[in-house]
Amino acid sequence: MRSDFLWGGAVAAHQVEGAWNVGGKGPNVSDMMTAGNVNTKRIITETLLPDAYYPNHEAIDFYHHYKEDIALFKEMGFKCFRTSISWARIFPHGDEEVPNEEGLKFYDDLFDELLANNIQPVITLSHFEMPYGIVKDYGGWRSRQFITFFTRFAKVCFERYHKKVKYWMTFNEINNQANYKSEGSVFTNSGIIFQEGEDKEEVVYQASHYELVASAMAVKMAHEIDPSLQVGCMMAMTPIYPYSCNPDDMLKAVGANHKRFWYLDVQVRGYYPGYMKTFFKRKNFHLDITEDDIVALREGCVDYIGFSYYMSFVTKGDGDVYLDYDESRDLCKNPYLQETKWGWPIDPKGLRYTLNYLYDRYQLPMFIVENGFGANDILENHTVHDQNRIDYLSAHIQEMKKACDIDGVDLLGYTVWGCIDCVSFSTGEMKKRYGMIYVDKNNDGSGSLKRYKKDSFYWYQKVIKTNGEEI
Ligand code: BGP
Repeated sequence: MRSDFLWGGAVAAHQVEGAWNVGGKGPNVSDMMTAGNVNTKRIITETLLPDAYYPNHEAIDFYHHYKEDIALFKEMGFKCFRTSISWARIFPHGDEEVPNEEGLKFYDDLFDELLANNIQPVITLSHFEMPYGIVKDYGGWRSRQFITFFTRFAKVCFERYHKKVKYWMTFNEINNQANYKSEGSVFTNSGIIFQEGEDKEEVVYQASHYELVASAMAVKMAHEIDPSLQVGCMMAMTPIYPYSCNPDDMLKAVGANHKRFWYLDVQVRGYYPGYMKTFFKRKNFHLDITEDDIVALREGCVDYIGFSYYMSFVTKGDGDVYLDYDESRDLCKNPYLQETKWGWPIDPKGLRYTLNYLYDRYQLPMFIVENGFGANDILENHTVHDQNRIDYLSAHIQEMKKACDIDGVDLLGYTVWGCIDCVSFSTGEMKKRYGMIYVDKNNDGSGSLKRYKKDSFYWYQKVIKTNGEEI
């Protein structure tokens, strides 16, 4: 492990900040999503429904509590803190020419507070959020104009914060939308509003292309503004194992991983891999990809690979279907793994596998920017005994350490997802908690917003203090 290893925690603006209409901020897509729960999905509404509860509107009110929270992060020993910039704080509707100064000032203050506590901000530009105004007016990333809106936003952020923030990421889990059948994840990733009768899959690939071009342009721009900036991609890494050594299963898994992780090939290498070109042809997709786009992709390769890791998947089947892999049809259970209450398989060794897979393939520094354990925590006598979370994190950190110390991968840091309880992205619940700090906030919005340290708080403090020796 590096001696300057960046231990820390991660959140996203919309899942913690609240203050959704404060300081000149416009609504983000996440502000239009109702609460859900373990059984029901969150619903996206076009206008705010008077009787519905929108959990991101207040979240844990980090906007007003960040000083208190940063003091707790410092006590845990954080070297870095990953969050995102709420795009609609800076450009409330999304297509303005001039940014909202009050929004910019908020992040100046937040980053100053972090730095004053020796914590480096690590920043994602778009973490499942974009101004709802441009989503409504332009249909989301299906519109090429989004490249202009996003690069304008990125430029403002790099110019304003380059002295305070070294590590950046463009889009959170850009590859999540590969599962285009889940309209919820497509909406939050790329804000696409589908039209009647169109080929949704083709629209998603078109949107992905525009995002990749915008991301590459942002990387180039960051380096021009300040060559010391490091801009990474952010991938949801969920490795897909073959069910058996049957060559059909093996080939199926190759195709499945390509289908999930092709974004990485483009962002790291700067061009579309052969298997994607043939895929587009076979599908008869006619994507708008210009010569200028191809140049932009080539000139904007990322500096490092940021990724989230929560679980692994398994697939089996006929190798011939290769790229026609369909997640809802072709995944099967891994008989060797336990699952969380939300059906997420727990696979610490998969993290070591992933680090090796990525390093072998790309030889770039990596950054684990999310890993964590969601649970229904119970507050008892001002604390939470979350041994289950400690077990999960400890097992993953041990595998990460082996990947560094034995396998020799180059890893910049590790940030625990939801280091402080926040709104769960998929369910919209407060009850699905990841934090090492408990926040008194309930599913229905009630609660004092008071913060409490869980057992994992003290455990992680020791992990950081010993640079991962005492896990
Ligand atoms: C990742 C997202 C995060 C976060 C996390 C946990 O996919 O980047 O925003 O929420 O997953 O997911 P959830 O909150 O749905 O349990």
